[in-house]
Amino acid sequence: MLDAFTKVVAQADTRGEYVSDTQIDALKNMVAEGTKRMDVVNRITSNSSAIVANAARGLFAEQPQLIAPGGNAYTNRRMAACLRDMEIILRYVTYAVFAGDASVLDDRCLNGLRETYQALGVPGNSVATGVSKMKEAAIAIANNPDGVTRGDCNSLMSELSSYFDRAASAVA
Ligand code: PEB
Repeated sequence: MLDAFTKVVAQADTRGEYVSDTQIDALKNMVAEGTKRMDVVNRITSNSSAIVANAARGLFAEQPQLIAPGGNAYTNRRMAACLRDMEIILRYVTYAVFAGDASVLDDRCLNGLRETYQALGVPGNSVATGVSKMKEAAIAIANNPDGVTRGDCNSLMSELSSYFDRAASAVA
């Protein structure tokens, strides 16, 4: 598991070089902008239940076969497993934003997930749809200008998006 800093160190070490000025500048910028990042993590974390529940509701409205008898979220056990999976994915996305690096998401959540779903007979495309619904909700919450000093959050929002996209494409 890496973060934005250890990633730069690992890459420099592979080349046997010192950390470059460009890399230092990029990390300096990340630190200077760090409160935005922490706010994003905090906002998503404190709204996680709503993000998961609304995304799941949207998914089942679009794909009612999932909750019909024989569906992959039919019975409380499977429904609970489904909501739990979405919560796990969201949690790892918040870790990736916090660390500024996708490796925690890749290594501890997405690695082997497609194969797990194949083995369980859970439709990966449907999981990906659920993840993209969580993405829309998380961005709306994280990018909401109310109650914060408005700054430029474009690059942070595209970074956040990229982690959801990564999760969706890992299972689709
Ligand atoms: C991944 N999900 C399930 C299982 C595992 C995961 C390992 C099998 C064990 C169990 O049931 O608990 N676990 C999960 C994860 C990590 C992990 C992401 C990462 C660290 O450790 N059903 C649907 C939707 C979808 C869904 C499409 C969006 O209709 C999910 C939610 N996951 C789902 C279901 C099961 C499951 C298990 C229904 C139960 C499958 C079954 O037992 O029939």
